[in-house]
Amino acid sequence: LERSGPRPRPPRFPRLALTGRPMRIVALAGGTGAAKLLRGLDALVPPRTLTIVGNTGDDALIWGLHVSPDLDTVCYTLGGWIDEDRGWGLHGESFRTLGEMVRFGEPTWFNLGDRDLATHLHRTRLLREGQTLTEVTAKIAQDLDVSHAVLPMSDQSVRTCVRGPDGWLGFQEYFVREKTQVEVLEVNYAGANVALPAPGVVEAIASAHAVIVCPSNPITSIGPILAVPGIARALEATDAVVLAVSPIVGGQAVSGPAGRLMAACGFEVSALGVASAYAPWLDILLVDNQDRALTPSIEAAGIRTIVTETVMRGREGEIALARRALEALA
Ligand code: FO1
Repeated sequence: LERSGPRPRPPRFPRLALTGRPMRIVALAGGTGAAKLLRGLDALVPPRTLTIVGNTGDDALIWGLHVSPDLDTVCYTLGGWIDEDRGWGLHGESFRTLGEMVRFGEPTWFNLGDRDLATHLHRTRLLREGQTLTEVTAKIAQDLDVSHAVLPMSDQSVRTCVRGPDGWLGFQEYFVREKTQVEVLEVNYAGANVALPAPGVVEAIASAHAVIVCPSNPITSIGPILAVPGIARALEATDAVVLAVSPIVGGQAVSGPAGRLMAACGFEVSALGVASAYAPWLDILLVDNQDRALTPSIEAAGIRTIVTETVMRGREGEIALARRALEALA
């Protein structure tokens, strides 16, 4: 399989002023928006600088296979395999197996591609043989030529569920099968109360110089990570500077249902709402030029606010936003 594009290699990267050593950065990541910022960072900092903690709240069992959409989106993007138009799955994908599954009456609302299937078959076999999701994710990342440390938020099952008028839905049922056209009354992270942070997650946050919360859905991408006991506490306790990029621009989500989900969870749908969701541990928030007027209210909450272009257009946009974040952290 050909890559979808060349991997830009790091021309320069920030070093700590005093020691001259590279910074240690942890990124909390959901799917497509996060992957784009991570690709921007990849162009600026050496891969070993960056530890990525991925959301697994939207993992699902499809045809008996363990699918980890956000971990895969991050790895496919950093490895250069992503379908750029969809923002998920592999480029040059075909869906012949999906077509055949119709014959057997299997659900076909979740579009698993023929090539993508290889990842899920491999992950499922390794998990069934007793390896942890942390171990399996590291192997898959390596095999996809991703040299960053990619960690799931937890090795235990945490599943984001959405309650609509007719009851609870798994996240993918809500997002893909129902196309988010269900009124959201409540969001829950099933299993989070008994989950543990994956090995290395709390340690990485504790020893980082900086944490970047990617422009991902605060409720269904970052929310599940924070729901794992110990992770939010690690963010509060770390000496690292914690920076987030608002995924809400001009009162709307850049993509997806983040706005409706934030409203359902009682947050204002704005960069200020993002700031209040992250307030206990956030130091810096990058907000879009359109949201400049919110700066005083966000700063009043003790959060340094940087106004910039946050919508990433093309590779240049990804690198520009990543550079802005690194400058803010320097
Ligand atoms: N998103 C869709 O909108 N429709 C799909 O059929 C779909 C399939 C799919 C298969 C593998 C995968 O890794 C991701 C897939 N996604 C699909 C994206 C996924 O639902 C979302 O990106 C995340 O769960 C939200 O971050």
